[in-house]
Amino acid sequence: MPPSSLRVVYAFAREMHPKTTDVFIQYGTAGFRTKASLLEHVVYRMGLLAVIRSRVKNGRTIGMMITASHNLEPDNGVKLIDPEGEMLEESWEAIATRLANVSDNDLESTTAEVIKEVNADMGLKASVFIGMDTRYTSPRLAAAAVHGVMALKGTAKEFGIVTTPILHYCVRCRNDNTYGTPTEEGQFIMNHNHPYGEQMPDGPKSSRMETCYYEKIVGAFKNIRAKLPVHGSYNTTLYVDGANGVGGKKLNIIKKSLDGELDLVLYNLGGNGGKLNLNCGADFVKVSQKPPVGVEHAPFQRVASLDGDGDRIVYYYLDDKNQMNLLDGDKIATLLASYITELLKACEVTELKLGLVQTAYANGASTRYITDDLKVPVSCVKTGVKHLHHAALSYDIGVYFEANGHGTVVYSELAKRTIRKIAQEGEPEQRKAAQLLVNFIDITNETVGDAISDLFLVETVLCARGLSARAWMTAYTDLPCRQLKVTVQDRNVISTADAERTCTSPEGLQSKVDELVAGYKSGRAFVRPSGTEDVVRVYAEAETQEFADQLATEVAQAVYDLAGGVGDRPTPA
Ligand code: G16
Repeated sequence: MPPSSLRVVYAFAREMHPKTTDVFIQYGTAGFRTKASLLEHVVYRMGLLAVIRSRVKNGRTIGMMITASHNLEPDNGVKLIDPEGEMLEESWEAIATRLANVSDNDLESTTAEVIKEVNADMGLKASVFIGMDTRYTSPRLAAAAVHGVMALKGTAKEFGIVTTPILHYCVRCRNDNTYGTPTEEGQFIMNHNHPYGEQMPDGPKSSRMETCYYEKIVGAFKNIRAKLPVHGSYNTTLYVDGANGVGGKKLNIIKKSLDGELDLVLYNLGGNGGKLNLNCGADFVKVSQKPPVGVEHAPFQRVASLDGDGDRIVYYYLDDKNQMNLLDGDKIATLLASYITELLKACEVTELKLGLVQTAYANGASTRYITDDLKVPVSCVKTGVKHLHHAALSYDIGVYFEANGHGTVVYSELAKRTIRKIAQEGEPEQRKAAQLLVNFIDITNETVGDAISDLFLVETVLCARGLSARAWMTAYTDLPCRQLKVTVQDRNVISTADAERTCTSPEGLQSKVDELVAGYKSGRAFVRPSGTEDVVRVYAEAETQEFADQLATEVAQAVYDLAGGVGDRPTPA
């Protein structure tokens, strides 16, 4: 592509997606995220960057997801997806930030510089997959993304409204067809309205098993359920809070194909004036420790709560005193890790190393349970699935979850090969366990945390073990905890180290936190700037809920005082 062709980059910017704000924007925990009205030029420019990235990766497909995930409706954002279906490589985040912030006048020259710096061969083909969540601002932003791709002569394919993990899956499949077919619903299923997972009849179009997203996840779930009779205190009814977002809508499609293996009762699907993530969804349930609005259920009924773009999930039930019992990402991670460990043992596999990855938000009780009871290695990394994912890849089987319900399991090629071999050649008991594990792997969306895939994994383990949510809860007892947000003038005055467990600036804040924590039995607390909202997050845990609340408030007050708080000073809840 000769440099003169870059003029169109400026033309599109000036005519259609001008930069109308000087507010600096940074590629954060999961891409760019802010008020939707400030994002159009950013998304257009990320369309340019996605094309450059695709060419650097020899024309492999890159993904762009328009979403602000757990944030409220007025926000929006864009996440870039790398060829393996992973989050954008970290070293490119600075390039993305640079391109997002230059003036329109400098955009053409900066684009040329970036192309040179990353050594992109602009003569190659480039492919970009674009998806969006249900926000009313998403279509306009998706159009800006397409224009960015067109400006550099890439090929854009739009997926319309999809969950973030569906787009990650499709990107991976487009680049690696052994993983599946890059579609949400396969051709065959759409044309013939056939239940997922059934034998395909003969015929030119349908003679091949299409492993589209639904087929892969739901087909494998149905296969495993055929091997696991319902028993014990497990019941097949699951209530789901869809956060008024895309995840619930997709489960509504899947629900029809479940044939009673799982009875999904869906709430908060976006109708009846329900607002995205407002007083509902995984983030609300986890942070407020309250049930979502719009879901009515009997005591002890198992409920799963998704977030706005379907990449997080937490479970809960209310007991007969209407008390909240939360089964968060830590509880999910330990459930999955213990089941995989049990199956590996039954397969008599000793050479595969399983490990668990958490963040500082992991409840102290979960970390102790993993180490002392499960006897599984566990590591702690910075917030952001991109960090957890990479750490998990260092194990043969890596289970990673943030306490907020964002996570999945990744399996190395060695692990898959070993398990598949035993499933075919092992002794009968080994074969049985390995076959379950093969299905379990197929239910997993290994590219990124996926609420739908995680839901089917959790339901599989609960069914296999005959567990109710109440019985699942007893694995270990969480230390009471509390999360708060503090608004400050500039959240970047807070820096952290040691996987965000220590605050290195502003001066004096960490010693104040240490002093406060020392006053509480089993106390622990940390502060960090959010990468998705304009706030500083505070986490505290202690021996009782009252003490956890108190410690969190005191730490929040210290942040307010030492880091330039704005608005009302935090007060006890
Ligand atoms: C994103 C990230 C998560 C992170 C969350 C909150 O989730 O993918 O890894 O835990 O933001 O991040 P922060 O505390 O930096 O605001 P989502 O579901 O909003 O995309």
